[in-house]
Amino acid sequence: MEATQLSLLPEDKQIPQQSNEKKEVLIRNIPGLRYKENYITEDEQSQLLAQVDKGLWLKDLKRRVQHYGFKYDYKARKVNYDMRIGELPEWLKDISLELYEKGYMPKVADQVIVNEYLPGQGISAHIDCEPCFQDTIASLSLGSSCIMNFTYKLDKTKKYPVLLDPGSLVVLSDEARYNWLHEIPIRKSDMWDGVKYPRQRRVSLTFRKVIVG
Ligand SMILES: O=C(O)CCC(=O)C(=O)O
Repeated sequence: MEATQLSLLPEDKQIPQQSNEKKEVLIRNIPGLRYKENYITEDEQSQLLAQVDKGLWLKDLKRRVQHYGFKYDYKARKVNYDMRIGELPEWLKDISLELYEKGYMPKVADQVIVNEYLPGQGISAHIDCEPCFQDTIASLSLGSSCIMNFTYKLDKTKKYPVLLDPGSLVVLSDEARYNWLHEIPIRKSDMWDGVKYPRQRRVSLTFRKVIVG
């Protein structure tokens, strides 16, 4: 999946240049945050969504999720070897390997959570379980944009929204991973630079390397 600089979105959905500049400035405020737009193409997004929809959705949260590699226990904030499901399926292994080879992740991920967000769904502000997963976490957005808010743990007035485009990759390491909470606000559309972005079904694939033992 080669990243491309060309936007494959229809013209009316393309993001104005100004908003990319705004994004770059915001991202610079959060050390350890990387953002790659068009990490995958629209065709690749459709193929991945079709693959995801063949999987088994878990309905124990407000949004549907799928776990691969290891099951993560949200209540206990725990993952251990007893929760191992098995090897990642080939289609996720390929992406994990690519993220490693392209330098987005320092290790090959062995755990993936798929989150589905329908318009009006989100995820509350959190820092991913520190003893469960290694430093770097990478998340791929499929199907829709959404705003992800980043809030500094030690000064909650420092809160920066970043619009994640469909097909984009966001990577959290170091400060961004441990000192900034991330959240997707519960709403049906996002405002970004004066432009309204109605949400559609968004599916994210989040790659992590489990700390076991
Ligand atoms: O949907 C996303 O991009 C982020 C998912 C997330 O924060 C999580 O699973 O903990």
